[in-house]
Amino acid sequence: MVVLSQPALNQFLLLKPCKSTPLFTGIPVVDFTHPDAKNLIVEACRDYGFFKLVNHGVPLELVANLENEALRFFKKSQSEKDRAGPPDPFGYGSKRIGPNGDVGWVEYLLLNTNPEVISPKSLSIFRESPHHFRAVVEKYITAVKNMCYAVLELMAEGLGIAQRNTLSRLLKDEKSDSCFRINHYPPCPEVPALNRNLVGFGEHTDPQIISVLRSNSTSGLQICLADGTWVSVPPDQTSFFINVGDALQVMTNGRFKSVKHRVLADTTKSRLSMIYFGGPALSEKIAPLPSVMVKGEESLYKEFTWWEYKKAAYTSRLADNRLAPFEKSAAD
Ligand code: GA4
Repeated sequence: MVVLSQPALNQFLLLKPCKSTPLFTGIPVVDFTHPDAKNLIVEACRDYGFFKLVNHGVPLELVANLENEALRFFKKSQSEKDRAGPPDPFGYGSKRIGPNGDVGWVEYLLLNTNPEVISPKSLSIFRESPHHFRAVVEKYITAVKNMCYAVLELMAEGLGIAQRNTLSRLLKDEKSDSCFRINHYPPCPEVPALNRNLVGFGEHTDPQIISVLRSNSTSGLQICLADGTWVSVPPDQTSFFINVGDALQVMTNGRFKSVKHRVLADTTKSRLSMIYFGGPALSEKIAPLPSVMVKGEESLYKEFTWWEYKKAAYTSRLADNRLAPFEKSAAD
């Protein structure tokens, strides 16, 4: 067991009491093949900004292959892994999250999903990994993207948007600014005297339109409900968890809320999660979709491009409300 000294622990500043978070028993589950899936998706995004997707059609073999390759990567020596980092923002990272001082009990690979703009750092991850890691990552991303397009199509239908592809086209765009992250949370050192857990990934909302998460069977993910209560999401390695991101909150003029979430590390088991973050092209204007607005409804946000949001996001801390600079005030 790794025992960290108090000063070493203090750098995390993120100790949370163990066991105080209730299990989320009411998690909305959407069966992709259910005739009413579109309405269930809309309800879940409105009430929680979050749901679990079952019967998703992504072959579990693809998922298992990627999990194996990822574990093989994270088992390498620290110096080997460090050769694929630090993230700029893509590449291998350990403990540091983003450029502004956030830390967590996590190591990760962050990749751009657009092969045309994949950074040299991202490519070096694959060079360090002689197996078929790159091919496995690409197959997985392709399958998850296709599933995600279908989710967005259903979501748009459920929102009453007549025009096909209104949401999915943003991710299908060859310039879509989407990324992919594999997080590895090693078992965290016990802090017996404090009976507390280390935070693996601090609370935040995802910036993009939609995030698709798959994890192994180690718990740790928690989401914040509308009333501010934190609940633990029971892991399910055969399903996907879908998050509404900030961009979708704006596009629905606040009907859907980007869900605040965080991950606590486990003291005995390691957690591995992989997340596809579907974002628009940098030049895309982010504003409420006219087709979801009712007559006379005013936008809650000033108009901005995805590039403007991202520029601001990269000066923010993880827990910040990144939409605050774009919210309209009474004076606007
Ligand atoms: C949170 C969601 C994704 O993991 C991520 C993160 C990104 C990063 O790790 O580089 C950010 C974070 C995330 C939001 C604010 C900025 C950017 C770290 C950070 C402090 C890849 C993303 O897109 O936004």
